Amino acid sequence: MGYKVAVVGATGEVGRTFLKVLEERNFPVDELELFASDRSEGTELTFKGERIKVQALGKRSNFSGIDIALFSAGSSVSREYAPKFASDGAVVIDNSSAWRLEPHVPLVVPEVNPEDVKEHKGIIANPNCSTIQMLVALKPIYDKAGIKAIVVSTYQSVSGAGAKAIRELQEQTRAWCEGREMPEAKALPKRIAFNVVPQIDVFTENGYTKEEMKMLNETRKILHDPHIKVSATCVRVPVLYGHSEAISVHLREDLSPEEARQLLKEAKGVVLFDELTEGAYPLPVEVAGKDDVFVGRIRKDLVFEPGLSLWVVADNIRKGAATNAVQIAELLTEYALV
Ligand code: NAP
Ligand code: 3JN
Repeated sequence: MGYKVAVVGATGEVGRTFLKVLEERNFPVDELELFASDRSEGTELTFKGERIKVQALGKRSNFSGIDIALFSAGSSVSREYAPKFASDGAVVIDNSSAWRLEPHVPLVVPEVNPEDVKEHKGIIANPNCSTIQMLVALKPIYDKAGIKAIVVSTYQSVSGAGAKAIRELQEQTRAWCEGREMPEAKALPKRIAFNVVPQIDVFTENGYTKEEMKMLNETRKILHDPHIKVSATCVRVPVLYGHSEAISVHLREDLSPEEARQLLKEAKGVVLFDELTEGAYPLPVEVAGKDDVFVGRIRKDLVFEPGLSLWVVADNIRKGAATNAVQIAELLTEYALV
């Protein structure tokens, strides 16, 4: 038996990747409905060789018959439409931050807290991309040795800010190479070509950005650990796809780098790439298009005792968004929750 699936935000970076991932993983789709803004009404997208017309979300009021709805059209669309889809009978898997911290909404990374999907009341939230890859890599270490605190610096690709930010990096780079005046930053807060920008999302009162606070608050909810400390610095870098993270953890019990390597070698969804030789570490350009989380540079931390430092890279649009959401849909089918 298959499902009637809807994709909201189908024309976007994440939406288009939903279609690829559903097809690649052969998710049992009987029927697919695609939604975006009025601008995209009538645009055709391909799924399993079939052309499907995009509908204007604002022109539909009844969503009955849809079993699973994958949302990636931003938080205001999710706030307005996810409850409508859910009350019409769908299970919504939402990629925005709109519902992530609501107590009645499970926030799920399938490798970390799969059982939480069982608590859903119609909406399940997909965490922020930077949180997802960090926790896939840290969960085996957390389970074995305990983690008191995490210090993380991210190196986030422009695709995390959507299709317009990708074009912005490409246009600025082209202008610079051709000796033309640099087009001004619009999709991102500052020029990104040949630069790094220590601001993702807006600033909050404590001096951290919202993206940085997402990493703390979402980590606590996913691990069911209200005491774990996370200090994040989130930085945009001129990379197209793939977020990288330099992570240091303060452990509760000692764990050697070799023991951590062994744990991560066996962990689901993780690829260990850590040969301790020149060049044997994961890079965003090599990880783009893949679904796993890649870990390297595991070493004893020189500040935290006991502690470890590591380097974690994943495709932010795949494992950080579309793949994680489709894996949640797979859990729903596995647990017969849809
Ligand atoms: P994008 O490339 O800019 O695409 C945005 C999509 O939303 C497009 O399909 C757009 O349709 C649609 N949309 C915009 N306004 C709409 C409206 N009023 N009604 C219906 N559809 C509307 O952005 P993206 O990179 O795919 O990201 C989309 C959202 O996914 C983000 O805002 C964020 O909430 C979430 N996201 C989450 C993560 C994560 O960390 N898990 C990562 C990336 C993105 P048109 O083409 O018609 O404009
Ligand atoms: O910038 C990145 O690399 C990740 C961005 C995610 C994002 C972008 C726009 C809106 C989010 C998110 O998922 O946290 C949101 C949102 O708040 O929904």
